[in-house]
Amino acid sequence: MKIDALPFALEWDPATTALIVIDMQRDFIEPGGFGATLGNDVTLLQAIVPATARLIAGCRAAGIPVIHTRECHRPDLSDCPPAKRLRGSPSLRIGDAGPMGRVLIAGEPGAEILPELAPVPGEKVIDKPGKGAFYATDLGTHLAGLGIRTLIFAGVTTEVCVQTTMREANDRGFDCLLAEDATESYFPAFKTAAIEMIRAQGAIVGWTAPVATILAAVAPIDA
Ligand code: C5J
Repeated sequence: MKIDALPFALEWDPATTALIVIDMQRDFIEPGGFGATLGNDVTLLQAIVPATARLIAGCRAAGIPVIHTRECHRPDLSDCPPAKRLRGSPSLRIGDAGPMGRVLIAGEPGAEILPELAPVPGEKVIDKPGKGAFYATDLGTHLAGLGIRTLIFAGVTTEVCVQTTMREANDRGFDCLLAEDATESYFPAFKTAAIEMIRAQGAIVGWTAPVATILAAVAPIDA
């Protein structure tokens, strides 16, 4: 089968494809969360929630595994390098008490996935201490166990955790497809640049396509 993606059609098999939804967490997206407290315009990220929900629903209906990630750390911060913690805003660092509990700490309200996009029972949720979802997690082992070869990506932010994970996946031999309207950045120019980088030089990192195009391929009869 083919998806009408850029820079050229992507050959794929739904039986060996998974959807990875990156870091759709309350602290990054909801008003009053960590991201908003740092002065970011979270309405940009909120705008992709409906398209992301449609993508998740379409993949679930087609039997494509949905994997969710959360950027978060252990409460004792033993998996948070000081070099990471000391960057960002000095007034609100990882582990500090933020508006939705301790910032980016597993189990805190802000680290949870938005209720609209919440995992259903049986879906894999990966807590990741890095920007890339393969680093220090069992994602690679999990995908190998499922026999996955193609990854569809959604989530935030495009140029940080999404692109980092796509690059990790690309280096591991996966074909990677980014859902253009189910990913966003606090900086629109960074999203545009990331999408161009991904599909440059003959899909050097991967492919991109709108959610509607992906869903038309995932469920051609219903689309
Ligand atoms: C993610 C970040 N999820 N921007 N984190 O992209 O720090």
